[in-house]
Amino acid sequence: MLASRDAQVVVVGAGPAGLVLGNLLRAAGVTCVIVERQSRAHVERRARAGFLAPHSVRVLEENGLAAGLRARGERHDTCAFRGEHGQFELNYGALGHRQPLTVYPQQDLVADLITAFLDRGGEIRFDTAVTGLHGIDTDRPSVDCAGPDGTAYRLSGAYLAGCDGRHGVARRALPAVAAREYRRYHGVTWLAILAQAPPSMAAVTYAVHDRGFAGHMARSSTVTRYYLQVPRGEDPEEWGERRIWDELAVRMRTAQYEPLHEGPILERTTVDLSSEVREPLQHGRLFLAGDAAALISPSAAKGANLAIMAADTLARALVDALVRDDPRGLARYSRDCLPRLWHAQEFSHWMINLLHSPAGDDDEAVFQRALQRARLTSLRDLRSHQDYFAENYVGI
Ligand code: RFL
Repeated sequence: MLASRDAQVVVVGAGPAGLVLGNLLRAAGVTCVIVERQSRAHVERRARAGFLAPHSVRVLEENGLAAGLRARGERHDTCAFRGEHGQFELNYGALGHRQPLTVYPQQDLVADLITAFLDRGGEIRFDTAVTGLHGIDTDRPSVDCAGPDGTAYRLSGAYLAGCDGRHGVARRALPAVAAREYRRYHGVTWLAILAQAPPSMAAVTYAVHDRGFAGHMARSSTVTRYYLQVPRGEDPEEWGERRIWDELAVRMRTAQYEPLHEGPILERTTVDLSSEVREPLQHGRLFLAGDAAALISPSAAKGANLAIMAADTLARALVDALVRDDPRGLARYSRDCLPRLWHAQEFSHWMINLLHSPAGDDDEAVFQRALQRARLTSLRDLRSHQDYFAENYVGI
């Protein structure tokens, strides 16, 4: 084990949470090292989210991190719901908070944030896995690192930020007696598909069908994300290109509406729609942000936005503690973040119930489908429901 090398804050993970945090810390002159298991090329190509809420855009703008999304991001203000009773559109940009969403691929945002962080004098150790955390109850916590050339060393800081996502090591370092973890699988699994094809429709489209949910979301003028509800445990390799496009066409009812713009499938992966929340999000000198703190199903496109919200909140608190000797923000970090995390969980749960119902002809399935139809009808016809949807769809 080599000697410790010190920074004021050691951040585990170079996703949206870790990189926003690192950039805000560097802007305030705080020294910061980010340790990332993957290579730079890998994280700059990892396609995931695409929709940024106005709050996220504001955080990025206020901190000089929005040049890329301003130049190449697209504003969306409408989504559509399609089902057996036709299609309706919701112009959420004219409802609720009257704000649009910005579509900007997560990997492009990550690439922008890496460049900005390095320009601000930050250090990122790519290809380096954190294998353990130590001393989080002390004033010199540290992480064990396994570098690309097989070297093992320990990095210490005044604070540790666990931004290492859903499968990371940081959250496991919270003592079980000090933290409670809530986990729930919502009974729905999606095949997440990335296609090298222009969007087929102007708006995000949610299709409700007896065969299961299908979704369409633009990512750029040449790449589109689709979702297909599939049984849990499905092997993505069972879904060849023809099968994917044929199933999307059925559920998207292309016989009634426009055909899909087909193209090569770049990625297919299954996502179990699940929630995980840890309470509190901190212990000693370890603070969790992003998916490491709380995992949310992608049904409401909130994950990356919650990661940015938490990183912003944590950055302010760390700067207050390190630069102004004021630890109050750190003490209330969990209390500041958790209500917003639970609010987003509630909306994503509502979206899951709006978009899915069980298959089959038994009484329970028929009843659930009738409820789902009623929900969609309320959303189509009632201004109060539309305002609820719009406020939560774009809000954090
Ligand atoms: P990330 O992005 O997973 O980054 C964590 C980083 O930590 C690294 N890491 C480690 N590094 C060092 N040592 C270790 N031991 C490490 N273990 C892990 C990882 O390599 C990685 O680089 O977490 P972060 O920063 O919290 O950001 C969260 C978001 O990435 C996530 O919530 C969103 O992508 C979720 N999500 C969406 N969110 C939205 O807001 N809008 C969307 O439209 C949206 N669509 C999606 C999504 C997630 C998806 N998947 C893949 C689950 C669509 C999909 C298909």
